[in-house]
Amino acid sequence: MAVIFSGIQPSGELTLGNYLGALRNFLDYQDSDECYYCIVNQHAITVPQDPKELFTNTRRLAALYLAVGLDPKKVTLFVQSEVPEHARLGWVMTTISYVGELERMTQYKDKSQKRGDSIPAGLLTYPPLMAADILLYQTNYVPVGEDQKQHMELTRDLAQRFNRVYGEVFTIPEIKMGVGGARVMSLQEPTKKMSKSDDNQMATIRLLDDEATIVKKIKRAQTDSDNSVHFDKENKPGISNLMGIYAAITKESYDTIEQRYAGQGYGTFKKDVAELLVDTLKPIHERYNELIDSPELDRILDEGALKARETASKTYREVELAMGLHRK
Ligand code: AQP
Repeated sequence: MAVIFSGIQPSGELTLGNYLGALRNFLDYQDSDECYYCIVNQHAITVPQDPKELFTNTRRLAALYLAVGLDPKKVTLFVQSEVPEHARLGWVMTTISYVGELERMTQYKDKSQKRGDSIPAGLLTYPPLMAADILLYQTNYVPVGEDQKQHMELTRDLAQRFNRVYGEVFTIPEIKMGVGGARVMSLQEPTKKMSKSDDNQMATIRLLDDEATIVKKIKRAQTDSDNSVHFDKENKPGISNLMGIYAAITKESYDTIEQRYAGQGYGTFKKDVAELLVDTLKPIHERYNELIDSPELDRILDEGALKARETASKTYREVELAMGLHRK
């Protein structure tokens, strides 16, 4: 049985990118593996968050984790800040990280660009905290979207570096990317990834968007003028992104999709993409509404934090002993 860990930030309403790139793939492991799924609220505060929104988004994300089909009897679902070993090991991993390698992270470059002279130091030290999240559970596989590949490589480097200097403490984790939908792009700027913190509401499909909103957003998605449903990421990023979404949901190949829509133009295709999304998200909405205000949600998260802490504290103790951070 392998150990699986993944986390999502409660930094806004989840997008279709989070679902197809990460959340949906979490389900694949719950019957066979030991799964830890985390709401990484300490990552979210690497950029300013409104406290009320952060609180609400944390609950919403927990409800969504369950609404997509995760079973709390099979997985450990918990909030990062409720397991203090994450911040403690995060600090340790920061001390073995090099500023140069952190500055090379594309997510850091992208997010810091928007912050002018006031770049929070936490944006730079985000990857060592992410490494800590993963390494605390002696994780074998991390199901994340393709956008997290660079952070995952750094996590592996840091684990190997630690083991080399202080002895074999950490399992070296591997990334697991879902088939298809590995990177969903913005509907308005299809060369940029779809992100939950994007201010342009038309750029993202939110998992909790209603039918009319989904139809409107897909209809207005940026495409080129040649009106032919053909996959070409380089020259036709908009339609290719919609084809990627369609393929990720139906598991069909681009060839099959191209043949089906030959000569039909973008209007028909977009209508079908929207319909597919509405049908996919409907059962998630229903389950979410049952859960969001229920005491069951708190009970699940309380139990999750206790269980996570049991494992995390064992690993952290090993780290303390290996580094001489202990007294007795
Ligand atoms: N566009 C995407 N396509 C595929 N996968 C994606 N993920 C995010 N965007 C896409 C995957 O979702 C998981 C959650 O990631 P996160 O919340 O920790 O942070 P993120 O990658 O920075 O996600 P966002 O939506 O872009 O959040 P903000 O806007 O707050 O930075 C990860 O597994 C990620 O791969």
